[in-house]
Amino acid sequence: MHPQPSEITPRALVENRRQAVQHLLLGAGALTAPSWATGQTQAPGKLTPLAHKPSQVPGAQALDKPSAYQDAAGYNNFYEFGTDKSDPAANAHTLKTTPWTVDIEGLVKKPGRWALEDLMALSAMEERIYRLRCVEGWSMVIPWVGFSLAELIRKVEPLGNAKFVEFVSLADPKTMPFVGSRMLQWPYTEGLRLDEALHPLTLLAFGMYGEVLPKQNGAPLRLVVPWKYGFKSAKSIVKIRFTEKQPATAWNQAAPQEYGFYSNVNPAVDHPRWSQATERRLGEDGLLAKRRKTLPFNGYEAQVAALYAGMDLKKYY
Ligand SMILES: Nc1nc2c(c(=O)[nH]1)N[C@H]1C(S)=C(S)[C@@H](COP(=O)(O)O)O[C@H]1N2
Ligand SMILES: [Mo]
Repeated sequence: MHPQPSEITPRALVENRRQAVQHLLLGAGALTAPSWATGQTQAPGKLTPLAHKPSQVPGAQALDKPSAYQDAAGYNNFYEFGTDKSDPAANAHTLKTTPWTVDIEGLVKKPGRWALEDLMALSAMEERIYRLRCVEGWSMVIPWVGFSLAELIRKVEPLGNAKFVEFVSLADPKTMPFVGSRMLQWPYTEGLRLDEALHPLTLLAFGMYGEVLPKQNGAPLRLVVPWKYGFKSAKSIVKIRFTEKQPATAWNQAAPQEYGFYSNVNPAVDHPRWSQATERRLGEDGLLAKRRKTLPFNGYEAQVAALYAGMDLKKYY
């Protein structure tokens, strides 16, 4: 199978959704008026093309029909709210997403605390249809809304010795019932190499399907790193830290022999307990439903393989 790159939604579709996004984002900001709503900065929703244009593969759009909203918002991994796929949708209503701040720490010229509204106003929002593949063997296709994390990184000006970026999720035992559990170390943390974090495909997402993120999907902001297994995409982020050393990550700490730092989607490297060669697309259920072949880098090989030139991806899994 030919690797399918990410596709940017055709402009007509984006323009349609743009208004919905603007409407909902304005609604979400009703409690604390965002700076762009009070006229200081531009409203989100204006679409700018990706700095790095992915090549189009005929048919990719049809193959990548977005998953049903109900599947994307009803079948989740968000261990702070339980380990069953249905737990986050049932339990995440207690998460309080306003007010929300994100701390920028570590090796940057401009550390500091950002209000969510100011972060959202930092750059024009785009809709991007990305596949997300869980290490457990299921995948889905979601029209995310956000902008490249690189926009924020450039704004805070990493120092020369910054080599990695650590992402820290909220860990609030009052609103997240399973944060006391011994499944993982809390807070949930993830990390990327700085060049991975700067890659234009790496999305800082605030919405999906033209709406603000449902809480179970990581509201009010999360990462989407489409060429890596789903767990690299940290949810409900409260801290972004720039470091010289490779940060510890929640799943790597919990089971280092099963989950490495890189975790690039790789059909040739099996999980110690199961194959990674195929996947089940959410919504394609039933006895006769065929599993899909998992693609190297989840199909984004053309865009990201250069980041790993010369690396042994069996060793650095
Ligand atoms: N904070 C936090 N982020 C997280 C997780 C989690 O348990 N906690 N699970 C990860 C895993 S394993 C996956 S597959 C994706 C799932 O995202 P989704 O529920 O939006 O599909 O979120 C990732 N981000
Ligand atoms: Mo996952």
